[in-house]
Amino acid sequence: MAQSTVTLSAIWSDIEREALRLGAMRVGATPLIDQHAERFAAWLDEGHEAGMTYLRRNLGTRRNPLSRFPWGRSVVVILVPYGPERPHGAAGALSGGIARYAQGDDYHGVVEEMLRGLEAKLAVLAPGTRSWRYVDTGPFSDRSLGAQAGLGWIGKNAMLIDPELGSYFFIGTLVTSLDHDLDVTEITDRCGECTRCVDACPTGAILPDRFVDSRRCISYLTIEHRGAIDPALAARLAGNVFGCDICQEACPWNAHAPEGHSAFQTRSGYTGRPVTDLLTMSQAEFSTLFSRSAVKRAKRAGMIRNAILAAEDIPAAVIGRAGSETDEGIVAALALRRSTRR
Ligand code: B12
Ligand code: SF4
Ligand code: SF4
Repeated sequence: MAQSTVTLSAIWSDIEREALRLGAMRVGATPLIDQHAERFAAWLDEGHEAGMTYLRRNLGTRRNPLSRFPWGRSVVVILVPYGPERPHGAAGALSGGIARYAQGDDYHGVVEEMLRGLEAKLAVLAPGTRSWRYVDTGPFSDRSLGAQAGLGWIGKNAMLIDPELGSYFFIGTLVTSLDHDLDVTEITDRCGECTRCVDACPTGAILPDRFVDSRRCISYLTIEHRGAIDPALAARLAGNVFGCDICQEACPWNAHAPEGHSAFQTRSGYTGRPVTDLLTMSQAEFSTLFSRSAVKRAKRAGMIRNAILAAEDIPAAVIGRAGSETDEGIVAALALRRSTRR
């Protein structure tokens, strides 16, 4: 089919309406360029990606998007909020240890489905349009694209913040072959003199210049990091078993965050169940409890390690069961707990 000659502005109101109908709360677009690719290069130079070395492969594409998408002209960006409240389950409940974004279904699938819907609409509005959708795992900085699309500013905690939504949302992205001819007003910084997120971070992971050092970030340590966690940081997980919301909880712009999309509501299986159940769960039980959930990313061994380090009280019989695990991270966590909580 011939390439479409339609530009974004000609169909923008239809795209906006469709994105909102599909479940997004904001939609914007930017030309296909990452204005801050050199900041990403500087972040990598400092080793802030920790074990996520695969991110290095993105640098070439962030610097020159056309090298990977020669047909690409614009990026449509959608924001999809998740629940801003963590349910008050019983003390020590699993729901209290899992970050807000992972309380319900895996966002990758949910947001991708919305982007798929937008692609179907594009095929009607501008036949022949090429597109490439991704959620989280693409080669670009979703926050940069969102800021360029006028959807928020980058806070000192590195989050993309919308003045009305706050920062509890996912970003979905659709690279398209449509020329960008929209007027975009970028939102300028609204952090001002505030430093609440920097002061609240338990591990000092928020650096000047809106960078986060993943090596110190609880989100990285509990989700992405395999093996033993540095004892000095392990002592500061602040009850987090999967991910961390502390620098968002501290942010005044999250005080009036809207309700999240229903797919991200807390699963009932997380509220009544203690975090310590993780220590005695078989792989099959783990897979069932976290089916279609982002928590699977940390794997069973990672979640047991995290629970040993983060839980307040663990019954002796339960901790005894974990003694038979051979994973390096679990073994180190047990040794640390024994040496510090006697
Ligand atoms: C790697 C990664 C992580 C790492 C590193 C995080 C980091 N701060 O760099 C770890 C594992 C620690 C992590 C944690 C979390 N993550 Co994460 N993560 C990513 C991922 C895959 C890449 C981010 C990256 O490249 N980091 C390197 C830094 C240098 O790049 P950057 O953060 O994008 O920042 C750019 C902008 O700040 C820009 N910039 C700076 N100033 C300005 C000014 C203007 C005007 C503009 C235009 C741009 C700009 O320059 C930077 C470089 O391009 C993105 C998905 C994606 N593909 O983008 C999700 C993503 C950033 N994560 C997300 C989420 C939800 C989280 C957590 C909240 C999860 C949790 N609850 O535990 C935490 C938050 C921690 C924090 N304060 O950042 C969301 C963020 C949504 C939002 N509102 O911002 C994303 C976008 C995933 C998604 N598609 O929804 N994450
Ligand atoms: S997610 Fe937690 S550890 Fe990471 S920067 Fe924010 S407050 Fe610090
Ligand atoms: S807590 Fe304050 S400094 Fe941090 S992101 Fe929010 S407004 Fe900005």
